[in-house]
Amino acid sequence: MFQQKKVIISCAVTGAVHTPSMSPYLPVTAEEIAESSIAAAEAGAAIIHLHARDPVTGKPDQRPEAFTPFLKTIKARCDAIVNLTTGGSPYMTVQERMQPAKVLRPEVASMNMGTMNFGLFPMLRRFKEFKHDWERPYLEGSKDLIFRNTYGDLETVLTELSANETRYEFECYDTAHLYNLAHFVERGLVKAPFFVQTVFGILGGIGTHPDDVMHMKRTADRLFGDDYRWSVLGAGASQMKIAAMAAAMGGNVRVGLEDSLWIGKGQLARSNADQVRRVRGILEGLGLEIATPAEAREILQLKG
Ligand code: KMH
Ligand code: ZN
Repeated sequence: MFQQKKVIISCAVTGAVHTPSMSPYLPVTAEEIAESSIAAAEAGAAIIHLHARDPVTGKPDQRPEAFTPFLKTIKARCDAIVNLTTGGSPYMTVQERMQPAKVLRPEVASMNMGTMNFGLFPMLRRFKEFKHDWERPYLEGSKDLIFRNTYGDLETVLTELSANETRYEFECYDTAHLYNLAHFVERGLVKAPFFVQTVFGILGGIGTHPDDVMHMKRTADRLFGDDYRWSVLGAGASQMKIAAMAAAMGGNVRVGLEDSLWIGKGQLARSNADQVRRVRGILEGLGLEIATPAEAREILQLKG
């Protein structure tokens, strides 16, 4: 693995996994998403990963028009790298999911590297009361949900977005996804250095055991050598533990309310910035330095 001098913190601000009734701190309106992103950037996040939501119901909304109001504010008020989702929600079609990145041409877009189960329903155990009609069926429906990312889909997204010089956060939820990425590298559709976000703890993907982290890293090292830049995200309660493990091994880290609503056992995070500050404290405690957006652009060779 390539040895970086500084660690990139990404913050995934709202996502499409959690629903508004789960936490009053989940940003939903354009103003909330913008303010939460700017505060996360000020706390040390170099990359802000963004989804949009309907401002009234909080339902994931993948129309480019839903992204423009907060993108404008974020770009005016901070220098953070914007990373737009092409994952959208697992209920959306690939064409729907890629529209914001296609139209708005961000520096980075997420790419989900394989078709998979995406189990949101275990959250029904913890969160039982919902304010909006869509929330319960959204979680329950995931029992029979296929999060579709076929080779054809991946090829389409890669071809169309690369035309805008957008680069990627390759989300790999299991070792097979690393092999899928290797396939596209071999075909010349993905150029080094590429940013690999290994995802731990989503039901349908690999777990959160230290052996899982080691196995993903070893596999990526073997497939990609110095050509990749490694980052991790741990879902739910595993978030900080996974970040600490990977950071100790030279990895970059992602936090944010998309990935976990928590800051401690049974304690909701009050903001994205709280999680950024927490992970920053862990990194600095390990003697590591945090990359600025400009340094992250250089590490990932982004268009700027
Ligand atoms: N929610 C994360 C587990 C995407 O936006 O492309 C993965 C994610 C998907 O960030
Ligand atoms: Zn996302």
